[in-house]
Amino acid sequence: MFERIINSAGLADIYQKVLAGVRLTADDGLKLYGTANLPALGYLANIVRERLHGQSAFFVRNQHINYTNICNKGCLFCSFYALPKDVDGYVLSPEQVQEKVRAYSHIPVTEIHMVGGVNPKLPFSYYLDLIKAIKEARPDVSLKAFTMIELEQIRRVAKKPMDETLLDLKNAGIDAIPGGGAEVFSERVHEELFQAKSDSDKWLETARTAHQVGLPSNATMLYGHVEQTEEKVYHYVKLRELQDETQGFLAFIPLSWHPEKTAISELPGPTGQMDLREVAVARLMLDNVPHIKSFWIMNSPAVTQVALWYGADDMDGSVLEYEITRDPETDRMQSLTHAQMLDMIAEAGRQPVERDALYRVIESPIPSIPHYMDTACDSIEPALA
Ligand code: V47
Repeated sequence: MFERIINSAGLADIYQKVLAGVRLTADDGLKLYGTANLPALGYLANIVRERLHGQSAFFVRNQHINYTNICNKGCLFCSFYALPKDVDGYVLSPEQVQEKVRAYSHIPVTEIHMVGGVNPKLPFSYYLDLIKAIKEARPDVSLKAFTMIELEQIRRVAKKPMDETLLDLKNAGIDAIPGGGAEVFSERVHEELFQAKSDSDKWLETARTAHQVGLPSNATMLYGHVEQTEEKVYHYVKLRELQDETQGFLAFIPLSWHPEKTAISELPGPTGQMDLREVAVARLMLDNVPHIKSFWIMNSPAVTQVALWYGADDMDGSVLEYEITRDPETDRMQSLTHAQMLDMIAEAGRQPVERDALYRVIESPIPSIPHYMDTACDSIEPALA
């Protein structure tokens, strides 16, 4: 039956390629974006997703920390930053970051994800002290910190080449690099929305250097603002080329843009349709990137549950506090407990697998118990937090 649907969606040739494991072209990418038949697209993405990960859906007990919101880049899509002279700008000291880590010592967090603005006032020693403070408070945690954009600033204040800067950060305790700051690899969008930031070539070059010194990273793409389809396909092709070269990307995260409180808030922002389409196209185009994450904070837990059937195999994690996009009701406090993550994945009909920042499996706790088959989810462990 699905073959008939795929044929009528005009995706028969891509279906054959997916079955044979043949790489999709940029034209195929355009076709995937162009189809009105979202379930057919999801079906194709799910073939690849299940080939790679079976029923597993990954989550992590993590803590997101934003050490400063001061940023001199002024990106129009962003509501998080304060300009260096703004009164609501902040910088957390290494001690304050350590307090934040200790505040959650009752939760077995295995990953800390730490990013911030590009703050020109911070010296290189500050970044090293931050890392040390975190590792002192939680020696076993994997630390994923500093986007490629922040790394350029850190290199500037370190007054060293990028590879040496990265090695210093790695020796201090960084384990991986998060995927932020890539936005959309388009000179047009760069000019329009984030011209003070460096361009895609620089982002890719920093990622290449990170991978070469043994720091794996994630990659992102921010969509749903002014970008065009061709630009998104180009973004995927460029990421895929770098991955062929380095194999350093662990996961790709399509970031659903939130317009609220940004300088371009008059734009409507993405819909659930677009969120699912982006996850599916990412899974199909990025054939060499192991994981596709549906970040539940930006995609919502509800869309993320569906995304686990549209190509995503990961939902990020507990998060705890998040500032880049704020929840209208809970503000920066945005978290899921261990039990909620298990429940969310099991109800979606997938097998929860707890992982760390490097996708090493910690535990695959329970067989999946879809609610529609067994509503008694008491067998899922109670919340740890
Ligand atoms: O770089 C900024 C984006 C990124 C908005 O690597 C916005 O595991 C939506 O990269 N609406 C930071 N997005 C987040 C990020 C990330 C998140 C989760 C996991 C990982 C990972 C990485 O958020 C920024 C920017 O591209 N962003 N403003 C906004 N209004």
